[in-house]
Amino acid sequence: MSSVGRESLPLKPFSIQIEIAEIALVRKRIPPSGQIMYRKTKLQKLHLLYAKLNTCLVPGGTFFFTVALLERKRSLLTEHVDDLRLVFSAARKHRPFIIDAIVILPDHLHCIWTLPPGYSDFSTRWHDIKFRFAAKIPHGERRSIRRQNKGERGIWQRRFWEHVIRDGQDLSRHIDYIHYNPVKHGHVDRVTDWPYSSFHRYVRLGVLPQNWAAGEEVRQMDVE
Ligand code: NI
Repeated sequence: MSSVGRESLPLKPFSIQIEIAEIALVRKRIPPSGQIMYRKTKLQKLHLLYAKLNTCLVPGGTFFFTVALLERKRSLLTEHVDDLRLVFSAARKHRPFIIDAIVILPDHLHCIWTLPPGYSDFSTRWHDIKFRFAAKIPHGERRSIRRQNKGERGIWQRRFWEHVIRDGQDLSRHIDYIHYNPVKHGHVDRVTDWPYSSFHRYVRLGVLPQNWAAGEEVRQMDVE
């Protein structure tokens, strides 16, 4: 992750999301008669809608996420990695999703999720995970006045980065990016040496060799 150290990130103007949002919007307008009412909506309006919902409208889509700690110098995620695992599994029991790939770094994580068909609300899922994890961390972190007033913990950045996976190639690139990330951030020299990664699951399943190394394209990739 390169420049996600800000508290709030701008909404991403990916055209693919707009297209998908438009499709979803059209689908939502299907009247009881079953006749599909196609309606061209202005892009600007969709941007606003997207910003308002702060959630993607793709039912059952696949998404890449980056979620970071508020204090980037802390290593809470790896220090409490067992708690994090429990939190993920509790959250998934409550609201299911598939974890296609994941890497836990000391102060941030990257992952790819697929939501069940008909579901699109990843924001609530992340809220749940962040809340459950923060509850496991001893109090005493620095908090802004705003957070103090709201009774909010100061563990996570409020916003997270999300990207809609467009196709198989996009999926592969982002999976590779995730597995290469500990090397990218300088924690290890070889992908296999980082323990908190779905890379090991991929090796066990025979998808990747133990000595896998990212290609040049993935090494050059710079997503948040
Ligand atoms: Ni990263």
